[in-house]
Amino acid sequence: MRRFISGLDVRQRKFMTDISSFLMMFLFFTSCGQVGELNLASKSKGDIVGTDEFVLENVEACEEMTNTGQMQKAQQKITFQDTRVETGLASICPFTSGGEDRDGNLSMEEGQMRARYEQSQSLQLPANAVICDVQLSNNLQRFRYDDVFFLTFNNYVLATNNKSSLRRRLTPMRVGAMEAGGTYDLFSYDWKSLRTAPFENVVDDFCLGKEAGLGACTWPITEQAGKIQFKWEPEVFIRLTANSSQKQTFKFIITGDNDKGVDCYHEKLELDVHVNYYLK
Ligand SMILES: [Ca+2]
Ligand SMILES: [Ca+2]
Repeated sequence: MRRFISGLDVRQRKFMTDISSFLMMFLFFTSCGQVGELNLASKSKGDIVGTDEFVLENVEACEEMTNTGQMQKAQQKITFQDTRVETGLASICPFTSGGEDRDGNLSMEEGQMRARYEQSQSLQLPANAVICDVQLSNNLQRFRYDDVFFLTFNNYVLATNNKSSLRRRLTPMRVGAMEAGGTYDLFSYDWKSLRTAPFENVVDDFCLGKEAGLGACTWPITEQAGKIQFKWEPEVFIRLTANSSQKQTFKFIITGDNDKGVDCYHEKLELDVHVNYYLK
């Protein structure tokens, strides 16, 4: 370009440099635009959950697999161990003495979710398994935990005893209930957004899909012992497993405010998991 420009007179040269800077600016902004779009796409990706079309197609595919005798069944125990037993610690919550640690835990503060302990368990299924139904059961008569818990699946909140924190700190995805009609709110678990949210020792329960008749849960309020039960209609898990490239993972997260000896404690929660799936 430079060699070509040097063969021209001053006016022509100026015109050429103007044109080339215009072109460069144009390219710069165009590529910026593309980068922006890419960022937008990758940012929202974590939030993308199965589309209605995906859910409907899979509900149908699952019915067909049942009708043609191709449905597979898997059974697995998922255990979220007693957190005191698992850690061997008297003080389970990783409170800091000030500021935040690299996992985003904070120092003690009455009445707020400040630090948490997370446990993770994945379903053991063939790589090409397509999930049709997941049922969780247990025979526990007395389950105890302290303070706030979150049960997640593939990082979506299935259940928590601090519904207000979801409403205050996270943006829901409103998704459709395919069988029953209506919609329900789905939240991506995000500790950094949730931490410092207040809680009270009252019933403030969130059970995914409950408002659309797709979920039913029972648990005691914090610091009390009682039955803990979860039940979701098949389409809920079908939607949450839409991104089948990832491992199907449950997490149990237990938080604390400022009670060193008891916070982040829960008794052993052993869930019998029954999965219906077919092979793609
Ligand atoms: Ca407290
Ligand atoms: Ca507490």
